[in-house]
Order: sequence, then structure tokens, then C-alpha cells
Amino acid sequence: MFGRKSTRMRASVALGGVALLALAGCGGGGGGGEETGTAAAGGEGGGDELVRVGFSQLGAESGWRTANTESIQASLTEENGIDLTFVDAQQRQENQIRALRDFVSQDMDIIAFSPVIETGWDQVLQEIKDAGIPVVLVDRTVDTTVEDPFVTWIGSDFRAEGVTAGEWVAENFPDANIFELQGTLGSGAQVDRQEGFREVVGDDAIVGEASGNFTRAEGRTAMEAALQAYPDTDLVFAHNDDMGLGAIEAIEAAGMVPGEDIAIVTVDAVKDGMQALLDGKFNYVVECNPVFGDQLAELIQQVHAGEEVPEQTFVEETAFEQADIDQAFVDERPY
Ligand code: GZL
Repeated sequence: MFGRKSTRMRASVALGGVALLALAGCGGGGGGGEETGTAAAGGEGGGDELVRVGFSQLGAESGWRTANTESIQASLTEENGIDLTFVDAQQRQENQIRALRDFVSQDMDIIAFSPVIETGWDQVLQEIKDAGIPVVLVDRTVDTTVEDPFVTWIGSDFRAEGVTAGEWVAENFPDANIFELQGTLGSGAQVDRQEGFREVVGDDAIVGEASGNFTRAEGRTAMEAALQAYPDTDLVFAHNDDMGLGAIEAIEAAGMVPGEDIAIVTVDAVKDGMQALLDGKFNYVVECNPVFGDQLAELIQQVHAGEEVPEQTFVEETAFEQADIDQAFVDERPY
């Protein structure tokens, strides 16, 4: 990961705290996906008192992403002093790059995005830097040669999530033959969860791996193939709930009992995943909290005001075993 001179999340990034002039003007534009927000809605947005923010969301691939988008759109509002242009990239990097370039041409005050994968951003990040627009990185991480590519990042400690999952497996299934159902290959969440997990369980415990691209359908397909290729699998570590739910479908279609014949450990803790845990089909779920829109809105205002901001903000999260929850707890989950 550090094979070339690059700025990656784990490396400290100089604090930005760039003082900015609030630029008047209307938002809008942003190609390669559905655009929503104050400007797109033709609203009153764009007044000089609102901070004009262009946000490129990577997609809508999972329950986590849906909850994250809802949280961001609920917080980055005119009432909170923000004129939001929000573009969904449908999990395609080229759509994100196009949207980021549109935000530059629209002279946004701030550009925020969740990069679908870690690499391939050098040119567009340099273009944004040359335009003098501060970047707020959200959720996923980047690996870039651009100096000081963003002012601040908010999200989860993916490596710690992998370690937490690995420690539970080492404690409860020390001799498991593990199939690893990876997220989008090259994404920060996939790279770091895998690194943390395998640091604990050891590479030798992994009998096979394949990506389900963080989606339920692709998780099912990958699990169906794994059941054929690795019949001695007795535990699945899925990098998110949605792929774990797809694995449940594959395991049941093969006539086996998920959570018993094959244990399943996942990350996210969205409502469907927590229901699977309560139903005994998941064995352990590490939380990855998508609801941080209010913290993001605050960071954006601080950056726009030229205030010092932390280089990284980690969201609060925990982990759950089956005995930790009941139906009321699942029903009350905010996402
Ligand atoms: C994690 C986020 C991951 C989720 C998946 O912060 O990037 O992407 O774990 C989502 O559900 O697809």
C-alpha cells in the first residue's frame, strides 16, 4: 500500500483549515449519475449565505450506503447553511471523477466524496487542488501521490473492524476453515478489513476468498461458487451484511443451516443484518456506523469558516453477538 510515495489514510495529512471566501452562485450539474439537492431541485439554494457543497456518493449498493446517503441528505440542508448538490455514481469511478470535475466547473465552495476504490484519483485531486477548492473525504479512503489532497476525513476504522471480527473468530472458532467474502476489491473498506482480520486469524486459516462487491446478489453468487470450490468451509467472514445475507441464501439453497453448519461473521449491523443475527443465521456482527451526516455538516461549516479541523474523525461503533440483542433492539435500530 505504501509502494509509492502516496498519501493514504493511515499517513498523517497536514491539517487544512483553509480559509475560504463564500462564493455566491448556483449549484447544479454533476454528470454520471442521478443528481439531487437544493440546486438540482431548483430551490432557493445558492445564495451567498449558503455553503455550496458538491457531494459524489459512490453508489447505492448496500443497506449501509442507503442509510449513509439518508443521513448525509438529512444533514447537509439549507437549514444547516448548506446548498447541496448530490450525485450518485452507481459504483463507477469514472462517474465519480466526472462529477468531481463538474463540481470544479461549478466552482463549489467544498467538494466531498466517498471514493469507490483507493487509487486512480491523482489527476482529479490535483485539478481540485489547483482550483483551490477544499476536499472533505467521507467514509472510504484514498491512496494518492497528491500532497495534502484533502482537509479532513470522517468514517470508520476499517482495520479495527477487521481486527474485532478476527478476535471473535479466534476466540470462538479457533480452528475454522474460513472463506472470506471480500468487498469491492481495492476499496479502503476491503483492503483494511482484510488486513485487520488476517493479522489476527492468520493467512493459513483462509481456505478461499472472492469479492461480492458489497452487494447481496454478488455475495450469493460468490458463496455458491465457494461451496463448490471449498466444501470444507465452516465459517464465512463477509466484509458487509449485504454479502452475508447473500451467503445465507446460497447456504440454505445448498441444504445447509447458516449460523450452524457454516458460521457467518459480518460488518455493518444494518437492520437486516441484525435480524439475521437474532434469527441465528449470523453469529457475530461488527458495527460500522453510517449515520454521521450531522458531524459531516459541522466539519463542512468549520472548513468553510477556515477553522482548524481534525485530520480524521472516527465514528463511534461496537459489535454484537446473538445474546446481546432482542427483537425490540432490532426494531428500534435507526438503520
Ligand atoms: C464502510 C462502507 C462499506 C460498508 C458497505 O464504511 O464503505 O461500503 O461496509 C458499503 O456496506 O458498501
